[in-house]
Amino acid sequence: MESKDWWKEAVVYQVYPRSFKDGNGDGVGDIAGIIDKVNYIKSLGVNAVWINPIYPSPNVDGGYDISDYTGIQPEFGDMHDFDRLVKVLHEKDIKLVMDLVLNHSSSLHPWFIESRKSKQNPYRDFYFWRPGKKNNVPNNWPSFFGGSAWEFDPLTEEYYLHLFSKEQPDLNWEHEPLRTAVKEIMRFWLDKGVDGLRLDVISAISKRTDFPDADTQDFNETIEKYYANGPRLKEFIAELKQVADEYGAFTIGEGPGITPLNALDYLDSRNGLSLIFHFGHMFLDQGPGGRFDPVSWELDEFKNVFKKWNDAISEKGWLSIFLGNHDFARLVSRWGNDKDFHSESSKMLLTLLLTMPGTPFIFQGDEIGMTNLKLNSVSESKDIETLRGWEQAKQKISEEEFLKKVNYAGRDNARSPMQWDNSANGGFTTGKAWMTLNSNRSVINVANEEHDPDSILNYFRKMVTVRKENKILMYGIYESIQTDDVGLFLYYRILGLEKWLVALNFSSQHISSLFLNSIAKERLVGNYRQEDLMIIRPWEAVVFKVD
Ligand code: TEU
Ligand code: CA
Repeated sequence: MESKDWWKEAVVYQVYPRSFKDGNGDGVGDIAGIIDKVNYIKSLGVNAVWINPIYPSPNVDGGYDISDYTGIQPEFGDMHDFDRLVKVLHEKDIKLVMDLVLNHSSSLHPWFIESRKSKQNPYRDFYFWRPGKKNNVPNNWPSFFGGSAWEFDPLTEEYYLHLFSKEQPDLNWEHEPLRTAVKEIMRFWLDKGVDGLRLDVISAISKRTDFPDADTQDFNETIEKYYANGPRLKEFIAELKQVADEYGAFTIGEGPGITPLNALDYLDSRNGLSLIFHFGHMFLDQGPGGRFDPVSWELDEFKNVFKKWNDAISEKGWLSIFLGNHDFARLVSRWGNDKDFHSESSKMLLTLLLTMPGTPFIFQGDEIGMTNLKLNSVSESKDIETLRGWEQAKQKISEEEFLKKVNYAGRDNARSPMQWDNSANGGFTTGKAWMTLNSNRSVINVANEEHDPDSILNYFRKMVTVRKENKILMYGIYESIQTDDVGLFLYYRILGLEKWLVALNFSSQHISSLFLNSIAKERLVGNYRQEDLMIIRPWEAVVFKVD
């Protein structure tokens, strides 16, 4: 049951370097800024930090278009700064997880510059090149960022594949020299003391390389059937795992297209990854058109996702859990009520995050209740997915209508600078911030919450301690509870003879639950100060000990 794997008992804090803290006043977050805030990170009680890509990049997609896999983006600092970061984190007993983007590189990477030069170039097969069909794209695959997943290159008059932007050509994992090069990149960072790797879009490193037309219009279905879960996936994952095992390194795969049915393919105890991020809950409010086709979501669907994934993985693998990251809206705005019950619903969602089975990942700013950003024009967006989405949408809807979707589901929401204090730029920078700051930064910030015993920040710290001091929350089995209490999410955590019950109210209503009132229980912790054993209040979270 209990194991030597540190990551099973960890809480991981995700830092989006560009927006975390600016150390040199140029308006862009950097490594020096992270070092400056390591004591704050330590104060959260987390055990590890996952930082988004900090490699040289033209920054077409927030650094997920890498042009040099073994360097540091000059805006973020240099390798000396990186070495200092590793040292400072390790001195504070905090692990470092780096983000490796191995499904695609930047089109400015030397490999691609070579590859496109000629069909005979030694790097040609590092990427997927195909002749078109009657002067058209090789198939009907759409890009994540709109338009075709194929770009014509006049130099050799062929098309290359890019599941994301045309500046992010897909790497051809079928080609062994590419896999050898990737393994060297992993060793470079693991030799520098990195403790783990977050593997971007790892589900797509083996895809349908016969490139048939997609037979569906549903984008998430297309990912699942054609882009991800390809025939050589387990083989390629096993090769990565072999390198990770040379260092005892932790690996977490990010996987659009991973399903409860194939999840264990990624998590094989000998040849698989430590963890995966699944997106079962993260696409609930996305219609067939994807992110900018928002649909309403039901709490029952949300609950079912946790049950389904727990049933699929908990026996033989280890779950991860997250409610937000740099790719999604702020958790309190998306799943909670950031208007009338901002504090209660933030704390309720953090309770879910820290009482569910699996390693919790908290995105910077969610520990203080940061909310969605309100863009007033598409041109304010810094996100290629929004900008390209508007290129597609502008043919059909007004900018105002599109902005409603962006302000609900767009990735800028999570990427506005971290809010540290009441000073001009929320303490993020002394210069001009690279992107819009949230207008509520003078209210929602670390300084305002640091010494308030009732703040979201101190509730988060308390819940991290509760989790780390109680093995039941790390190793206990998860049992969902079905009642007819609309709005309530109830589940047990059971370890040996110990049994806890978590009650979460996902509504603004007071709920008197017959089920809850029928059982003997002792309140252990919750997001309301006063105890009320008979009524569950709006957005209330309570953890009970039950006999
Ligand atoms: O995201 C890939 C992915 O899972 C997408 O569903 C993601 O949510 C993205 O926003 C497209 O909708 C990873 C990174 O997390 C993301 O920031 C990058 O843009 C993407 O890969 C390409 O590297
Ligand atoms: Ca800077």
